[in-house]
Amino acid sequence: MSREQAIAESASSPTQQDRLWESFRRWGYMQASLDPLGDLEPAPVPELDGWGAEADTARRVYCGSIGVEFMHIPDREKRAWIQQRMESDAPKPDRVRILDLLIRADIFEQVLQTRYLGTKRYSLEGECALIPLLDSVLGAAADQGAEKAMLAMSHRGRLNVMVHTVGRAAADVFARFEDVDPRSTLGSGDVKYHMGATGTFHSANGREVEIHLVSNPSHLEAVDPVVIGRTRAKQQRRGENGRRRVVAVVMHGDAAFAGQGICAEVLNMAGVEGFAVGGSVHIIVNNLIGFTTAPRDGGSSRYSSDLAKRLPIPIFHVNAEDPDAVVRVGKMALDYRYEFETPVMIDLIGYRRHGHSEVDDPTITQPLRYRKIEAHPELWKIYAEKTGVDPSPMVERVRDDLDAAQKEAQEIEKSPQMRKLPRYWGAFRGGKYDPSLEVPTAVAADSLTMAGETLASYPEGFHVHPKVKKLLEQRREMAQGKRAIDFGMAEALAFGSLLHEGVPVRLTGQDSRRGTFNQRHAALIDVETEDEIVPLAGLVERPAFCEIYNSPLSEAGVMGFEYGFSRDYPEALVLWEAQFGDFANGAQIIIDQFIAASEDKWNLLSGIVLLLPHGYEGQGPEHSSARIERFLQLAARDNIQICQPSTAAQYFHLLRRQALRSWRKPLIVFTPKSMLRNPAASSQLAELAGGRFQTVIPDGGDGSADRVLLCTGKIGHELIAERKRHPEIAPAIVFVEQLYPLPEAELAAEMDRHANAREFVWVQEEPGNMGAHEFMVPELKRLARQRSVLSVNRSSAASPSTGSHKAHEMEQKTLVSLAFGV
Ligand SMILES: Cc1ncc(C[n+]2csc(CCOP(=O)(O)OP(=O)(O)O)c2C)c(N)n1
Repeated sequence: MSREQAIAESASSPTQQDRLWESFRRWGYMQASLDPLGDLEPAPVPELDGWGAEADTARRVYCGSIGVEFMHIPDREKRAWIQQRMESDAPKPDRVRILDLLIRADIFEQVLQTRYLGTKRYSLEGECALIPLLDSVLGAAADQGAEKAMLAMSHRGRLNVMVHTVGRAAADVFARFEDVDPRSTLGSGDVKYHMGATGTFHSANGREVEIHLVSNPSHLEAVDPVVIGRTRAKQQRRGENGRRRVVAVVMHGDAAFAGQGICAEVLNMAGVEGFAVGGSVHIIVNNLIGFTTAPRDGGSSRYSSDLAKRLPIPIFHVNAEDPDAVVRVGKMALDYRYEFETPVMIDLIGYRRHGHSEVDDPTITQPLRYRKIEAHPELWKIYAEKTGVDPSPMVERVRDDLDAAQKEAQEIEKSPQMRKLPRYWGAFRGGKYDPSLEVPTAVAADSLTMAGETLASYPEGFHVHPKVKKLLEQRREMAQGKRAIDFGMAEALAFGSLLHEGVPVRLTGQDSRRGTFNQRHAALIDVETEDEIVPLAGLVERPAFCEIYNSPLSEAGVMGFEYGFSRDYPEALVLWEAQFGDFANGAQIIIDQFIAASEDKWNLLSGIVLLLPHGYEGQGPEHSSARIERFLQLAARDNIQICQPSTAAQYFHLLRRQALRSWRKPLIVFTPKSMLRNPAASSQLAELAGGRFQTVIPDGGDGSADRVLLCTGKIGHELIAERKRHPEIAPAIVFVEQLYPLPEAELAAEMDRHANAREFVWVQEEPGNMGAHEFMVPELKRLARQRSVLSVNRSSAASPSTGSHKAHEMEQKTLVSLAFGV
C-alpha cells in the first residue's frame, strides 16, 4: 500500500501502522536532530519508541534535520498539505548555489573580522545557513508572484544579509566601517547594524524581488509590528493581489522571540481583518544563546518558537548544519504561506561562533560549549565535503571580490546611501517648521452641511439604536448650523471632508469604531441584524479609503503597526487612538524609538497621529493623564507636534492641517473626555467654514488684565467658568493649543499685548513634576521680558492623581482658586 493510500485509509480504520505514523507526525519534532552541536538533546516521548522498518521510515521523515509542529492545526486540509510535503521526496537542491552562498556568508564575516578588528559586527558565523534560507524563501516568493519583500531583523547577521540578500555592494558596507565623514551625522544618525537598506534580490531562476530591510532600533523585536504595518500599506497601495505581491519576512533572535511580549501581540494580530497581510514569514535565527544567557534561563519551554503555537500555524525547526534541509524548509514554508495566507514559523537552529559581539569573550560563561565551537569546522567546509563540490575556486573568487570591495570602500568619501525612498514620498518633507507650509483647512459651510447629511443618513429599513438615532439627528442639525458642533461631529466632518477630497483615513484603537466615550459611532449597527454600515464610506472619493477598526487589546503592537502603515502611506491620515491616554505607555518603545527619533536617526518621516484622551476628572491615577511631560521631553529639533485642541473647531482644523500640509511630522493630540460634549468646547459651523488651527487662542479681552493665566486644554474652560463667577478679578485666559513646536511668536505677541500685566501664571491640572509645567515655565520666563512668571499645579506626586473623586474635586477647586489668587 502506498503511503498516500495509508493516509487515506487511516481516516476510517486506524491501524497500528497509522497510529505509529500519527505519533511521529505529532511528536517527531521532539526527537528531531536539530542542534549541530548536540546540546539540545532528544526529549523522551514514549509514543516514539516504536521499532521496525516502518518506524525507521517515519523517524527519517519526522526526526531528521527537520522537525515540524503541525498537528495542533485544527484544519485537516492544512495538516494534510504539510504531511504530503514532508512525506514526499525532497526536491533536488542546487548545491553549487548553496555552497557559493555559504562561502560568501562566512568569508564576508572573516574579512570584516581581520580588517576591522575590535569593531562590533554581530557575526552570522554559526548561522550562515540563513543566507541560503532567505535565498530559498525569496526565490519561492518570486515564483509565487512576489515583487516586493519587506525584511526586518536585529543586529545578528544584518550586514551579511544587506550584502547577500538585499544586494547592497560590499564596498558600501565596508565604507561604514571606515566611518567616513563623521560630520554628516554629528548628534544624530545611527550605528551601521541598525540602518535600513533597499536593493534587489535575484533568484536562482532569474526572477527579481525588490527588497527593503527596515531600519531598526536596538530594542529587540520592536520593529516587528512596524514591518507588518509597512507591508500592509504596500499591499494596499497595489490593490488587487497586493497580498501576493508583497510579503513580509521577519527575523528574530531566539532569546528575544521567547522573551519579548510584542511578539505575542504581533502574532495575535495576524488574522484580524484590519491588520492581516496574508501571512508573514518568521525566521528565528536560533543560536541557542542570548548574549550570555542559556535557553534554560531564557524561557520556560523547550523551543524559543513555542509562543507561535498560540496560532494554528506550522512551525518548522531545522538544523542549520543541513543546508539541503534548510532550503527545503524555506520553500515549504513560503508555499504554505501562499496557499493558506497565514503566518509560518521557521526555527533555524545553529550556534554563535564568537561572543555576543566580537569584542565579547563567551568562554567566561559557556566554556564547554565554546570549546566545542572552537573545534567545529565552518559550515561551507562540511557542506563541500558532504557534497563533493570543490570549494577552492569559489573561495578564491570571494576573497578577491571582498579585497576589491575594501579598497573601493577606502575611496568612498561620503557615507553611501543604502536606501531609496519610494516615489510617494516625493511630495512630502520633514526638517524644521516653516510657516510657508501652512495651507487652508476651512471647508465651505454648504459642503459641511451636505457631508453632515450623508453622515446622519442610513438606508431605509436599517434599525438604528434609539440613542444613536437621536445622536444622528443632532449631528444633522449641527451640520445645518442649528446646533453647536461637538468634538465627535467635528472629527466626523474632518474625516468626511478629507475623504471627499481623496485623502485616505485610517484609524485604529481599542473600541475605536464606537468610541470609548460613545462619541464616534463610525459604524452604525442594525439592532435587529447586527449588520453594519459606515456612513463615512459615503463620502469617499477615489483614491481615498476609509478604515476605522477596533484593534486587539495591545498598545505597542498596534501603534507600531500604524507607525509602519504611515511610513508607506504618507498621503493618508493615519491615527492610533489610546483607550485612555496613559495606556500609550505600553507602547513607549514605539514612541521613543520610532515616532520621536526616526527622523533624527534614519531620516525617515511619519505623519502618524496619536489620539490620547487626557484630563483630570476624578477617575483615578490611571485614567487622568496621557503624560504630556513625556512627549515634551522627547521633543527637539521639530521632531513631533504636541497639541491639545480646546474646541471642536480647533480639533477639526488640526486634523485637516495634519493631512493637508506637506510637512510630515508625528502629531500627538491630547483629546478630551468630559469636554467631548461640553457646550464650552463646542463650536459654530462658521468656525469650521472659516479660520484655521490657532496655536494660541488669545484672551478675548482688551489686553488690560493685570494677571494673565496661561494653560492648555480642559482647565482653561474651568478657568473661564470661574471668571464668570468672579468678574471683579477677571484675569486674562490664554490657551496654548500647540505646546510643541512652541508657537513663540504667537505667545510673545499675546504676552506683549498685555502690557500692564504684573504676572503671568501657568495653570495646569497635573502635578508639578508632570504636565507641561517644567517645559512651559522656563519658556514663559524667557518671553515675559523680566515680568513675573508663576505657576499653579497639583503638588508634585508619584502617581498622576488621587483615587478619590471627592479629593479630586477639592484639589481642583483649590487649583482654580489659586489661579485666581483668592
Ligand atoms: C529589549 C532589549 N533588551 C535587551 C537588549 C540587549 N541585548 C541585545 S542583543 C541581546 C541578546 C539577544 O539574544 P537573541 O535574541 O538570542 O539574539 P542573538 O544576539 O543571539 O542573535 C540582548 C540581551 C536589547 N537590545 N533589547
